[in-house]
Amino acid sequence: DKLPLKNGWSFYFYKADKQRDWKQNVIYITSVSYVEDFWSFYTHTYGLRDLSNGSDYMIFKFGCLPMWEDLSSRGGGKWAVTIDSKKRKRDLDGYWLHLMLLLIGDIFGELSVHINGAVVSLRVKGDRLALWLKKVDDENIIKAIGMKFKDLLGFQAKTYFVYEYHEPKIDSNEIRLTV
Ligand code: M7G
Repeated sequence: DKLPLKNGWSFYFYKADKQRDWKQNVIYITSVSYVEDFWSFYTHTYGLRDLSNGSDYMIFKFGCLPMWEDLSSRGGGKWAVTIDSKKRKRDLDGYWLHLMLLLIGDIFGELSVHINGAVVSLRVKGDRLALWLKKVDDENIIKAIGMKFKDLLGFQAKTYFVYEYHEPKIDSNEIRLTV
């Protein structure tokens, strides 16, 4: 018998191609509902060091598409940390695998209901890991998720994690949160 995951997860790749719309460049790869299926998928993917700048990998819960426009992300936002692209070769694959395991292993516990997925972005200006949240009204919950994200991945306290709403809040100066 295979080991079922608490949630099913889908994987996408974003291929940087300026000739096409952003949405057309989001390519669905596969979905997994069991631990074993995650690993057989993972062993067949290219490492981040082999991808070109501008690409993203995305992991999202069943029922959530990896885009702001999806209902699941309306009013939501993302916690993001920028990682010097010099570290891409040595560290980024490890961070990304760790983050995927936190999600499929349901390590965020009761906070995981607020989480839609995660994205790793390869950029010349600095690679980025981002954790996407649903609309959450309580900023304490948003911060608790940000702190847990930072701690579980083993980042130092001084590392700057920033939360950005997908659509900036109207009538509020507090568009960004940090932990
Ligand atoms: P990014 O990839 O989030 O950040 O967004 P980057 O500046 O580090 O590359 C880059 C651009 O991609 C945005 O300005 C949008 O034009 C487009 N884009 C990104 N996302 C996540 C979305 C999305 O969810 N929906 C749509 N329509 N466009 C997006």
